[in-house]
Amino acid sequence: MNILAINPWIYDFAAYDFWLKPYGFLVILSYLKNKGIHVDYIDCLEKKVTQGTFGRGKYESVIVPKPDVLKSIPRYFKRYGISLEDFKAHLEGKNPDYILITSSMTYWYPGIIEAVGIIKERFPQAKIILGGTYATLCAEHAQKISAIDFVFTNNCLDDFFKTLNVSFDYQSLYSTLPYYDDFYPKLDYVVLRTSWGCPFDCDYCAIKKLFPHSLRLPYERIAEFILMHSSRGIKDFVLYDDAFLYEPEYVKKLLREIARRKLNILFHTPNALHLRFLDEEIASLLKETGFTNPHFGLETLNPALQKIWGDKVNREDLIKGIALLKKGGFINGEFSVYLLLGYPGQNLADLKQDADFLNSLGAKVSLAEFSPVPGTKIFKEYPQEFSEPLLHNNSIFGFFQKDKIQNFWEIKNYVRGLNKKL
Ligand code: B12
Ligand code: SF4
Repeated sequence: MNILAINPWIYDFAAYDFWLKPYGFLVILSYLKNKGIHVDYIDCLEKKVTQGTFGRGKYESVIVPKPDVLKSIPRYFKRYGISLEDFKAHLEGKNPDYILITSSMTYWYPGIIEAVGIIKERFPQAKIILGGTYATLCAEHAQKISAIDFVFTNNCLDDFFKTLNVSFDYQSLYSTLPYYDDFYPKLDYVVLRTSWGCPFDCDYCAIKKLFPHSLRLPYERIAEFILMHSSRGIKDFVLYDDAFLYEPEYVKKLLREIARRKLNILFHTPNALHLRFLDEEIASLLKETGFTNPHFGLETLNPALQKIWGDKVNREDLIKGIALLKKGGFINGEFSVYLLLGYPGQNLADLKQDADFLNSLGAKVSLAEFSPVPGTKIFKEYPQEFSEPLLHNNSIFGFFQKDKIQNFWEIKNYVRGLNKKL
């Protein structure tokens, strides 16, 4: 059996390789390879036109027409990734029985439509299968894309493997670490997960819908994986864990092992860490093992909202956590805390105060722009028009609160100024 696997383009107003890899997809493909299946892989996001810091960089992009529903947004809409010609050239000489397509952000689905259109014409006999975040959170919408033969949500992966006639073992799938060398001729950084799922259930997050169970890989395997890639010259390691610090004893064992090896590597945590799980040893291990500008989750300092949204961190945890980070060797401006901008009914004066407070503690503020995610508790409060995934885009959500857009720009500039002072 021949499989062709595709990570499609991003269609958006903005996109940057902020350590983006289709991690779960690569795990599935590596699992299939373990079963002896031939897999060809095309990553439409493989090429960057500029090399930024820590392996990041800009994608090639072209301006494309805006979909009707986005016509009123005063920004260019673009396709990010390789050219259509390069994509077609990659298809030469392939003869797939199945074509697997992954999906991440729900509002990036136009990239899937583009890819499906080309491959259906080129390989009319092949079965096209879609999975991933968009397929799971917007299954009904995805099923309407003509030419896709099967859409599998994350809780139907056993049916997916049945369709391919491949045996499926849950534990062994999620213990698989991706074979990057088989998929990427050039690798600027390595993404990994030590765990799947999250023990929390925040109102604005879809994790419970995407991955209801929690599972962790043995720390020795993770250490081995990091060591192997470090010995091949990879310097930047990116953790996609939803709650990396959860289970502090596990974290200590892993980080002690990394520290013992004295590897010259850096860790990045674009997905937030939990301040509540810090202790003295973890804080100094984070510093010692190269955690660079670690990002921590907070979202708001409003106690009522903290309680409703998941109760994962409060003001006390914040103050205590930051004191521990400093004891561990981090100085002012060497760590960031996320605050949510633009959720409905938000008092922007409070947000400004929260940012000031974080700044006074020495934390950089990272503003995460709110957008409603299907499959979350908050999403239920949104009108029917949000069944259109293009409207879930965080970079346009502000435009739907027209009276506040000016204030959003002001607060972004204000926070930029605060961060510069650190
Ligand atoms: C890592 C991560 C990030 C990273 C990288 C993003 C990325 N690679 O997509 C960073 C930190 C940059 C990020 C940023 C944001 N993120 Co984010 N992120 C995640 C996270 C934790 C994992 C995403 C991931 O690995 N995707 C790769 C996919 C391919 O892998 P996977 O889903 O693990 O794969 C499994 C299945 O989906 C399936 N599968 C995958 N492909 C296929 C294919 C086939 C054929 C089959 C059968 C199965 C299958 O099998 C795998 C194993 O089970 C998810 C939450 C989660 N735990 O999933 C949120 C998530 C995707 N992010 C989300 C959000 C809201 C954001 C932000 C908007 C946050 C903000 N306000 O700033 C930004 C927007 C970024 C942007 N526009 O560029 C939302 C989704 C939003 C949406 N509408 O789609 C999620 C779901 C979290 C949430 N809040 O609920 N994110
Ligand atoms: S926001 Fe973070 S802590 Fe909350 S449920 Fe999602 S992944 Fe877990």
